[in-house]
Amino acid sequence: MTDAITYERIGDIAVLKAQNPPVNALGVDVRRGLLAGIEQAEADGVKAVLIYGDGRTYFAGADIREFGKTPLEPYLPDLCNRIEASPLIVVSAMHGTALGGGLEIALSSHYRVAVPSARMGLPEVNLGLMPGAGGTQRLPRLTGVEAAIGIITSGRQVDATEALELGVVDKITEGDPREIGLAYVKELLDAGVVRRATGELPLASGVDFDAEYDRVLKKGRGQLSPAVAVRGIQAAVEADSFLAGMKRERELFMELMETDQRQGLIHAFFSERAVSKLPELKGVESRALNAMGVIGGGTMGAGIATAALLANLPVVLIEMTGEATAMARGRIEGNLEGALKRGKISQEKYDHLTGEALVLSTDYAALSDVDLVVEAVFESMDVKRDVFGKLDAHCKPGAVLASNTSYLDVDEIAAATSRPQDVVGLHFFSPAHIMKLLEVVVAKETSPETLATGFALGKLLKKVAVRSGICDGFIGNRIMNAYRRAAEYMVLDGASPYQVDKVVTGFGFPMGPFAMGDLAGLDINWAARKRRAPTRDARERVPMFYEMLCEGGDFGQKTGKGFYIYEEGKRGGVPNPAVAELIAKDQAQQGVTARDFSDEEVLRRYMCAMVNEAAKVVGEGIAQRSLDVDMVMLFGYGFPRFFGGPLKWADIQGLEAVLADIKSYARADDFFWAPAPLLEQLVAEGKSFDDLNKG
Ligand code: 3H9
Repeated sequence: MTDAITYERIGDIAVLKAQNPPVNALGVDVRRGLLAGIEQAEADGVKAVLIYGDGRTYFAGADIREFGKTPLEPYLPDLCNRIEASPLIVVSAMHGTALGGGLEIALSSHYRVAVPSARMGLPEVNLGLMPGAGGTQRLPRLTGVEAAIGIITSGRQVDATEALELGVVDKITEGDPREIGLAYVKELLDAGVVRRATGELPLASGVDFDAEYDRVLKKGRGQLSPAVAVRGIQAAVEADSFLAGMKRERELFMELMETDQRQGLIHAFFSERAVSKLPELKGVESRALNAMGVIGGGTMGAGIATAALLANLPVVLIEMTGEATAMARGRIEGNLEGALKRGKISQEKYDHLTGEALVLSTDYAALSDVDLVVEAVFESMDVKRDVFGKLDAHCKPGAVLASNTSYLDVDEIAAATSRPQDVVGLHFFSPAHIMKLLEVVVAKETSPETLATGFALGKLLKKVAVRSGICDGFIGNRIMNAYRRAAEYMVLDGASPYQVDKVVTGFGFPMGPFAMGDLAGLDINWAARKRRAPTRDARERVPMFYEMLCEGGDFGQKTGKGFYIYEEGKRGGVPNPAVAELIAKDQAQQGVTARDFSDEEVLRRYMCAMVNEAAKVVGEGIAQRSLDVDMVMLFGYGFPRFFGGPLKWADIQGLEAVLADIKSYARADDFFWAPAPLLEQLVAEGKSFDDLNKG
């Protein structure tokens, strides 16, 4: 036995308890302990074995930290087969989350009982893997092939009731896992049941696996793991024997283990958890968060208010006129109606959230009791400073005063108050009740408690909160400006906007930069460009086709025309032929000779621009770690999760090659393509961006 598994004999029953906090991951000690426990039980002459987990959960899966290292025996699939082959009656009692290898141990047990709150699933595809310890072979034998494809390729968690209906568990009982497990084993022994091996159950299928493979690959926008998992299930049906199916599953699992996507997705898994753990906040308490204020009820303010209400945080929203408050209410109710229709909230909850939980007012005095206010008014320093002056006058001492600005200097905003230590930037992304990213922008005088409260709000709203320092555009928009500019340069030099968009979506982004511009409204970026124009460096290349398009009044989807033409009732747009003329005019005016770009070059330049700017953002300390940048791009900008983020992508490509490309592009434009000093340093030292996360 190992410390991770304890063995206890109770009459005819051997009890194996897992204790490997926090989630009883199946690391090598747990696997060794389980194997030793089964062997001892057989040697002891008991009739049955009960397996359950101590603490908050049954096994939540293989130990992800072991992936990529040399595997140590006993391997999980062999352990599962050994458990199933035992002549004793093996029973698993599940609580918490039985996931991945955890559920695979349960499926190898002969009988399964669960508490009503237990959840189970095979989420390996979310890590770029597939079930590798019999999940693709045993689950379909219990649920049928179609249901197994649904569960395995989505990685979704199934609740106990559904699991019972599907035959994944045999019984649901309230209680603690040890008690319900022992009671169930006794019941089975009293009834004289026989050993029942899932792997020996028959399996039939009428599924077209090739069609399923194609469907799943397309749905995942190029993510391999769910599609490869379909082949594993296919092997369960088509292999000559159960063991041959297991062998095929193992081969496919090991193939996925070698992929870049597995590295990217596991990086995303750990980074998502690490991003909110800031060394500077260790031991710092956040302030109370019982009520929130929002200034401004436009799309952004209403979205922020909706997010707060959905997290059960009462909201006081301030607008300038009675008419504007009515419109703000309409927007919030519209958002909440959406949640009601999708079954996310009940009618009763909707009534509460639009009733007593929401106060709208034109008087700042209504904010006297709130713990935190987010200002979401027009992006103008004068307007914002005026609002913060009023907040200073009306909010209680200790209230956190936050600005949702997307590029203005939070230090300057804070200076409009007598309490800059309470001021922080909270940059939400639209629609704020749906998008997961929250940039928490730290100003010079922001206190640790204020910062901690910003992160606490992020957690409450179920957002991924990322710390950012102050610069134009903070982490995300600053990087976006760089890769968008790279895209425009390529178009000025001869690529078409539609080629760029196609390449970028082919990489896994939901949208390319030009379609995205149309969606966001080209006028927004146009205004920012006009704002930056006076201070623009003389060496900067400036494509003008974008301006020309906007000057013609074409702002994208909202005007029906931009880079694409949008027809009512049709999804997406078709290329706008006028754009090619504007580009040709721009090229003629700037004396540019258009050339062809291969798709590979388009992608490489787009990604190198992103990585180079991201490296500057980290090098300047705007982002503290490279994983912070990766999470911003994943959760705010649609970066494909299976590459882990731009800096993980760069690590996987090899930084030397990325830097070499940047330097080659710099030969024609050494202003835009000036290599980030941090990138040069990492290459010189033979280090990766991931090394910076470990410090
Ligand atoms: C697999 O099983 C492959 C097999 O088919 C075949 C093998 C041959 N390993 O999320 P939390 C850590 S693949 C190691 O904050 P929650 C996590 O990093 C695996 N560590 O809590 C965190 O650490 P820290 C299939 C793990 O309550 C701490 O535990 N299984 C693992 O919000 C708490 O986690 C999965 O994909 C792990 N497997 O959520 C399940 N899991 O405190 C992945 C967690 O240092 N896990 N940690 O930051 C989850 O989905 C959630 O963690 C879970 C708990 C729902 C379990």
